[in-house]
Amino acid sequence: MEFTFRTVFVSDVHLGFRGARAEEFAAFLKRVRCERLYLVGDIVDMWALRQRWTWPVTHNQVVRRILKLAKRGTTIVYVPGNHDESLRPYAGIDLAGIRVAKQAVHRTADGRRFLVCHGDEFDLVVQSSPLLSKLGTLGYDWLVGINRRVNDVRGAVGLGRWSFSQTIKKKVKSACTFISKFEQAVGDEARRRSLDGVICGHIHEPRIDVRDDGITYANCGDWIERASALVEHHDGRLEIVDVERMLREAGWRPDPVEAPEHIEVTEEALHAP
Ligand SMILES: [Mn+2]
Repeated sequence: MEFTFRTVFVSDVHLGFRGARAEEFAAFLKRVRCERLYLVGDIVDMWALRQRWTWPVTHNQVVRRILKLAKRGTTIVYVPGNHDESLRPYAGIDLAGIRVAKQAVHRTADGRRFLVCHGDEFDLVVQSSPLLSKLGTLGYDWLVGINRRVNDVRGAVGLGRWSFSQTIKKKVKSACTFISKFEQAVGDEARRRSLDGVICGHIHEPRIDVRDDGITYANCGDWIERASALVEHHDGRLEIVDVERMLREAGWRPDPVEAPEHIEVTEEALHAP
């Protein structure tokens, strides 16, 4: 079974972070067929890797499948984000069939032009809320860990998934304000450049919104709180896809063999004789 689109946009996979839903991402990459794949930043989480090296087998599978897609003829554009900003100096370079770019402009099948950027460029403009910065530095990792355990229990008693961080984002006013300010700032940039819209990531909040001034704001979402992608159909229509649901409806199930416990390489292990 294959999922066919004209273009696929994904952001915020955070490979190297233990909360990344790499198994779903690898399963998606295995089945997806598209002319062009945009990796819209924070695909690899260098910050998490610097703190603690976590690189399970599933994270390697993701890398292998991206390279395989490139080999089979999918054009791949990697627009680095803030967690993989060390790739930004490679802008303009082709790495194993993957083009690195600081930003890109994508033309849809129906002729619309979209700015493709990660979105952290607008953090200063937005004056990021103290809550979200805290979530980012000390709380997010921990939050995802708790969230997983809660969901294991919920799954065992037949309840649906629940997202702690999503609940916080929705309930806390400053987080709501931050999100709407971000969406406005990014949309305004598309307008300033006389484009039809913007495709970004960064705030882990998938959304397609057509503003009153006609500018389309589209956010790919993430692969921590959910497994989401933004796709362009062959007629140019954009859609947010709940990839986990799509995979399950296609009969995919998490494979306990494919998802072993994380391999953690400690400092001692690296320097062992
Ligand atoms: Mn980011």
